[in-house]
Amino acid sequence: MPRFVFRSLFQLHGKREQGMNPLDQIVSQARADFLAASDAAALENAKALYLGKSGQITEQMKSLGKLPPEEKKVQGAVINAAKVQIETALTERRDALANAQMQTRLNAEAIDVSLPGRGRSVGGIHPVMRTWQRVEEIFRSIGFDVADGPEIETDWTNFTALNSPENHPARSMQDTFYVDGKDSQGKQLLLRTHTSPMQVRYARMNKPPIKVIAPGRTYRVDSDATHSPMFHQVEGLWIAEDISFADLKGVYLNFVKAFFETDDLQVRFRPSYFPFTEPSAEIDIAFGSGPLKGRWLEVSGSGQVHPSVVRNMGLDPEKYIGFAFGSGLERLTMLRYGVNDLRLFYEGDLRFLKQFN
Ligand code: 2NL
Repeated sequence: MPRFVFRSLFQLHGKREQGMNPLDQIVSQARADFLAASDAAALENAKALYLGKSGQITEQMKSLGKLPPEEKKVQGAVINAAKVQIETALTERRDALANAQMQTRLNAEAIDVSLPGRGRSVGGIHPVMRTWQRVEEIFRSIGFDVADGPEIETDWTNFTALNSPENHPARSMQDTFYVDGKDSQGKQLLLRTHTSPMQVRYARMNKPPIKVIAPGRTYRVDSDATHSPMFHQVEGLWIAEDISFADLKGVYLNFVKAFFETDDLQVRFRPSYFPFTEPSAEIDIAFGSGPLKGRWLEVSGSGQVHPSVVRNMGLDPEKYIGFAFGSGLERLTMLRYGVNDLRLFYEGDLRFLKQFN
């Protein structure tokens, strides 16, 4: 029985070999090896067994050298055909592996378009920015332009042009943030302490009549319950040949009525002092109803633009008259919404901020 079994196995094996030349065998073994390779690296290793430096096909090629020319031609063609078959099998397997990999990735990264959206939380506008927008809207509606300009200013535009004397406390290190860098006159640059310099720039670039507001961030060395080192101002400037304080009052009254959304409101001018205006006045308002009813509330500084300032705007103070005002956007916001602590605007507490959206 052992002999019999051994023989029959041998015969079977021999039979298979009979129908296949050695190269066919190599090709079919290569196909099997390629199929067994489960990734690109394994496939490259399998390739080396056949097409590598000492791979089976390469060895066959080398052995050609010993054959006579006629046989070399025939056998060479046979080897080449086998090589082409192996290369084809290799390419097919490479493609199959790449496709499988792509399919795995597509499955893993598939997007289920039927899922409900994740939703996106919508941010809100900060109350001071809302005031800024409203102020622009109101002044634009009565023909005012809106100026824009740098937050880092020169000494001349921020102070000198506005008639601030060289020894004024506002110019001191204690009151103003100076920054590294000098202007063309060799003076230290600074963070603007008011938005007036934007109006000086605007006036120097435009012909009267000038109607402009300048809203923006301003900086002063000051920090307590009612002062922040960064705050927002809106200033207004009207320059023409034939206007008066009555025109400023008319514009400001129109503004506060629109801003606070009520006609039941009074405005008064109270004498004051600013270096850049003469005469100068504080503007107070009083509501006729509501929680602040009857109390005079300071909302703005104002005045007739000082002749020296008009001259610094490049205009003849004998010909042109100017009126200006300046209000804090935080102050206007606090009055409109009844906020009692300025610091709430800068803490970023959503419980506070969400009430405005
Ligand atoms: C204040 C004072 C004021 C101005 C601002 C101004 C601007 C130019 C020329 C003249 Cl370019 N004046 N602005 C005038 C008077 C007062 O604001 O402390 N506001 C909160």
